[in-house]
Amino acid sequence: MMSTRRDLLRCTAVIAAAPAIARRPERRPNILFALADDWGWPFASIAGDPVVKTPVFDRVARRGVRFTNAFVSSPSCTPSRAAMLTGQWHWRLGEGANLGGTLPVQFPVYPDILEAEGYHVGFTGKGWAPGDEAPGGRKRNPAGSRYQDFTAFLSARPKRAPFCFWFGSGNPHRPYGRDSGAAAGLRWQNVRVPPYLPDHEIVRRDIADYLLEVQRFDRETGELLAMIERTGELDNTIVVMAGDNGWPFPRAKATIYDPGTHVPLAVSWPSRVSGGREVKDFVSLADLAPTFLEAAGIRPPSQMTARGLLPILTSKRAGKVDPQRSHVLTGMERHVPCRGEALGGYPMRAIRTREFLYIRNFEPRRWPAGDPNGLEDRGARPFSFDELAGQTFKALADIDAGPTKAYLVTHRSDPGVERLYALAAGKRPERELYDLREDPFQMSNVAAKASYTEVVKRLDAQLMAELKASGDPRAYGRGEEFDRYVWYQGLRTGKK
Ligand SMILES: [Ca+2]
Repeated sequence: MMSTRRDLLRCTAVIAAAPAIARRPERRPNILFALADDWGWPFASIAGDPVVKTPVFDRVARRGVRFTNAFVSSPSCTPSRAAMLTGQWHWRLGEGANLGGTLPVQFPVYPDILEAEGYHVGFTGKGWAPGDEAPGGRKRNPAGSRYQDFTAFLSARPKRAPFCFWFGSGNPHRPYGRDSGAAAGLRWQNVRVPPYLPDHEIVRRDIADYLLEVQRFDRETGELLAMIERTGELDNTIVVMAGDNGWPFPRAKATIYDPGTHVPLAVSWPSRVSGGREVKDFVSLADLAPTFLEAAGIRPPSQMTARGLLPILTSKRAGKVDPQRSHVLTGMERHVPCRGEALGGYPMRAIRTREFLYIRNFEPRRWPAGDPNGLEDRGARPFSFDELAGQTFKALADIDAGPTKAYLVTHRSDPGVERLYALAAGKRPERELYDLREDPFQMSNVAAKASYTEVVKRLDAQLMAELKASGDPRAYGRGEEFDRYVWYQGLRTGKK
């Protein structure tokens, strides 16, 4: 991936303006990064969800800082994780921009840098995945060395070495035990059904199953925190809890509407960060990599263009802290290859401000959620509900298979469901604009309305200028390179 010299200079200028890095601290902090798989906003009790209970996340948030406008670079496991590890937008990472690709070794990742500076580095569960690191020239997962569990990791720690651990939970990724949520006492009658999903008992029970897995992630992280507490080092440990993309429901994961990109994020570090604060600044999870390095007294490499969160974390302020953090960029290249024979994804970029979400769809002739033809191809015998809900059902594959998808597909001609199906799986225009002041769930595209002409013009100019400055091939008309990259077979999938 090449950038023009002017782009590089512009990127360098941004880095030069960054705050000076602190000297190497006396006692470098440990880092525990607990990353849930498909945990979207606002599914935490402290964020107001009426059913789920997340006492561990709530405690980390109260001890530290809760970010209410945290977004992933991409609503898809591999590129989202690649952006977190490299501290760069995924579209700067060549093959690293796609699900199931590789992460070329020329893009440095924070665990390698910390390890070279004496940190004990490792992960358990799902690291950078799914994909194959070997073709990119790496000998191990970009998240670090794999350990069976946190106990084994701590046992292998050299004396006095600070640690950096990536806990990659498999929750709350699908599949779920059907009605496991209700069986565990989560009241499906009380779940909130957002207006882009049909409000039906099948959907409600599916949401309860999802929330049960959110609680599992919360409990797993609590076990790790208890182990750190027993070592007496919790005060000097940076604890981060977050999700890698939004929840696996239609018009959420694998889309760049908020339900795909907006995630929970809490950061605590009791010895340095004053707690109990809610911060509304717009932040990207790519900002975590420079944050970890700067906290360890290491200057991030120049290509790590994300901005560290230390100035916010150490500011003692709440609400809007840094006026420059007024928006984020997000995007998506290939999630699952599901558009006929070609490997092409559904390329999008967006800018999200407090008031608007503006989206550019670069290939509006393609099917956003995958080719729907497979829905019909069995002639006289229609798919059963269980087949549609099962993991082997491949049509519209950018929507994870499950009961909600099955309900949406089987009822797609019903009044009331027809529009929701079209929002999830229908074709989209090149430009979308949502006015969040009156449309928080982003269901009515106002891009073509005369009263929004100026807003579209302004946001499009800002989005394209920032993408160009970042060296995004899509912004330079070279986006087809993403469609040609290999889809590596034998992928480790999200769950087991
Ligand atoms: Ca995920």
